[in-house]
Amino acid sequence: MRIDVVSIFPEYLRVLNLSLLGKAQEAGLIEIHVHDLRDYTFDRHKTVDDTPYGGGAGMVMKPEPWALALKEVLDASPVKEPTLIVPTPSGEVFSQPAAHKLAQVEHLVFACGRYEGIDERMFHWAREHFEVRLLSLGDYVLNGGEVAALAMIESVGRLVPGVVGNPDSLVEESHSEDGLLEYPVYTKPSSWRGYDVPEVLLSGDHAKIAAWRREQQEERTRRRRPDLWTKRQDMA
Ligand code: JD8
Repeated sequence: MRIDVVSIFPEYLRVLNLSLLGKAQEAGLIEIHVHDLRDYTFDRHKTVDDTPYGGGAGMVMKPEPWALALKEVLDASPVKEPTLIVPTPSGEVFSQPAAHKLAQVEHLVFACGRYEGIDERMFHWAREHFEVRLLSLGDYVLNGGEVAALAMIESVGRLVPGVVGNPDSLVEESHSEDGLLEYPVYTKPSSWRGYDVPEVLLSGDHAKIAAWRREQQEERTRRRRPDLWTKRQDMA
């Protein structure tokens, strides 16, 4: 998988070189290229924004630097039509099923906007060259697309075969296929500051442990995420 990210704050994306995604890059499982949008400007101030037509607060990102940056990414792509993900509060809310689908894509490109957003005409141009997906991290407002891109890249990257050491750990986790939250986890010591590990987990009875964990998942989902529980019941 190749991932390209375009941003006016490329240093925001440096964390992608750490931990699992850093190791995945070293192993050649994922290629990540970060581009500074200002490299695609030609004035002294490297201008990427201007005042909005129609008035209003804030500034709007100019379309031309985006088209130049994305064209260079397109020319280096291993595929004819990469998927361009534009994080935006007005997009479809990102989800685990969406992460699984995106993990199958050969080349993902993230356009991280700032200010009041990107000139709408960039999207029209981009749709001629990319599969464009407008995705939101959730119903709250950030200052730009970088944090959302990081979350999406981590969520997708960890699903690429070989990135997570033990693939079994991808099955038993919140928001996986069965729509349940994860069960509580414990480690040594078995008694800590007066708090004990549930006896069943020390029993060695794998059937009982599995049943207890499932019950915990169902109880947690009912209590913490009644919306997920209702959705799951309706699908049953
Ligand atoms: C991209 C600019 C800031 C947004 C004026 C605040 C995603 N879940 C999410 N919340 N916010 C974003 C997001 C915010 C962004 C940009 C993503 C580019 N902003 C703007 C419109 C109102 N400011 C997001 N994914």
